[in-house]
Amino acid sequence: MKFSLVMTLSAWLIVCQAHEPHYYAMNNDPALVVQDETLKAVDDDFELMKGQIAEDYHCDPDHPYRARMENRDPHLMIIDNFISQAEALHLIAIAQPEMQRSKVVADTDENKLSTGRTSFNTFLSRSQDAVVHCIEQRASRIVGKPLANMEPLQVVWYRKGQEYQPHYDYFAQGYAGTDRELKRGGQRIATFFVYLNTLKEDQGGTTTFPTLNLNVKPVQGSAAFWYDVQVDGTDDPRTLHGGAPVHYGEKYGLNIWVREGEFN
Ligand SMILES: O=C(O)CCC(=O)C(=O)O
Repeated sequence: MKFSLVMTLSAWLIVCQAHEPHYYAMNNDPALVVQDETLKAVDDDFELMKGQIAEDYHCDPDHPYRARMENRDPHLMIIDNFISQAEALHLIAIAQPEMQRSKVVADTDENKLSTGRTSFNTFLSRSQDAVVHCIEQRASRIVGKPLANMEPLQVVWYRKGQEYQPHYDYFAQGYAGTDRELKRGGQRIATFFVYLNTLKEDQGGTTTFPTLNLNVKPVQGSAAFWYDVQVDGTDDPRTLHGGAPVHYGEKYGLNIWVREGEFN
């Protein structure tokens, strides 16, 4: 597969719809099983998330981002300013009330809880508002695949001590749930992991790539981007990665996964 990072955005003609701002709300769902603290955003910065998106928000065709190559083979790109601060805060705000304990793909029809993935997450509906649509478009243009190949965006939320131990994003042969997932649009070929808030050095929460001996620090608005498969479409185990435990505070991120075919 040929990597082609589209840096010229002049073709962007899409002007997204204006919409109402969204507000943070606490979720008291007992199914979330949080033992140590109340379900409350603990970082004061998140007070800022209220009403960050202006009613006249539109998708900026010249959205300025900068990509740098963190690792050449396999490709690992860091895309700074992939989303703006206002977009990041908006995503947190719309996702927060819907958060559930994260699950992993299982052999059954249902995904399951796992001790290796202790965070919360929620899937946003496809193009559910102007911001979500704009970010889907941005990712789709960078990776050079149609919007239909993208899975719905997934917002993840880690609190103190939570992590996602190293794993692959592709569906490996012989693994739980692989056949079921491959019927939904084929292999997962690429991942954007976008950081919705910045973590300090001592907070942990980096994205680790143990095989590459690399750690990516969460910086609000930046994205780590990599292909999960090799040029011939086969799994690339060098993409093993995880979310290191958060030592204090919170971490919010966004998964954008791209399939080889139309996702359904
Ligand atoms: O939290 C991270 O840094 C990585 C998350 C991740 O790998 C995932 O959600 O699949």
